[in-house]
Amino acid sequence: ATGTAPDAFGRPAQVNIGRLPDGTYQLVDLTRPAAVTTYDAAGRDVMDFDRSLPADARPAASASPDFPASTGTSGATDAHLNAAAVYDFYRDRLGRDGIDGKAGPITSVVNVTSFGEPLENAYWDGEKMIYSGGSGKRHPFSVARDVAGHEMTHGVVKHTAGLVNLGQSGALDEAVADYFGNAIEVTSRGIPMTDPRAALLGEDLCRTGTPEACADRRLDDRRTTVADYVGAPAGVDSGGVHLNSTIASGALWDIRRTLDPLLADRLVYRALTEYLTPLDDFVDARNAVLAAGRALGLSRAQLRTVANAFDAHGIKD
Ligand code: ASN
Ligand code: ZN
Repeated sequence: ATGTAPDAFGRPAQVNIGRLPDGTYQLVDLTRPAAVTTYDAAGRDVMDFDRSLPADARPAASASPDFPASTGTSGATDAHLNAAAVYDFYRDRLGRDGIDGKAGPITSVVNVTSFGEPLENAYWDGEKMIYSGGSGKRHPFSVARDVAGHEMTHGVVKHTAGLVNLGQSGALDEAVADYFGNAIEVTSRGIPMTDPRAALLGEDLCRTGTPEACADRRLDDRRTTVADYVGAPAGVDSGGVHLNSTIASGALWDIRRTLDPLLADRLVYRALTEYLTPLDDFVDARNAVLAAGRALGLSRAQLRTVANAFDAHGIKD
């Protein structure tokens, strides 16, 4: 069935929904091979939803196909629409059938808290996406399509290269998640690569301030190289996975800006699915992307462009 639901800004949106035998409706989209389901934690603690859903969890529901305002303010509508948009990108552009490639379920939980406050983050818990609700400073995290793409890509990585979330392999995991998060946002929303916001991650989440100040990371900072690598201990950000990711994502984004974006997406995806392995480091990633480029029949000049991008970030064989 289809219904309407306000998004986080109160704008009406069309949503694919499911109808239960008792005549009520849920945010369950069965129009794709993979079921897209969205739960509203309604401010419950994140630990109730981490990895396994509580026994009483139900997808966001409504008595009528026109969902109430709370479906929007919690971020549920945006999570539902963004999960479908990310699915469509992977299917239409890369021929992938969902997170696991086999039409497995795509599940989001919105509006979780931590110690009584909005979580102020989003993450992939190994099975599904979990998003903070809104706070005084920020909109619900599911509003940002690049963030939704980032978190869902962690699921794709889990089912492909299996990059281990520690040190350089973990920074590569974050880099690939940021690359596709931004690639999905700009492609599905028609944002040109030359738009300064294209390279920013999470730039739309702040209630005030500039996109640059709001963004968690930027992928177009040419100055970030292996010379900036932060050797964090394992207990700090899993060995600096978010502190060092832009060294690698910067190289990948350079490739997307200088090569054709579609070719770059196919290249990074080929490296992820066929060449990268769980403990790979930045140099392994360079070699994986170049190997993927040869397999895709890139010209010598195109392969040089790829090598130059890694060189510019100090990732050299
Ligand atoms: N947003 C972050 C991520 O998915 C959450 C985290 O893991 N610290 O990388
Ligand atoms: Zn991440």
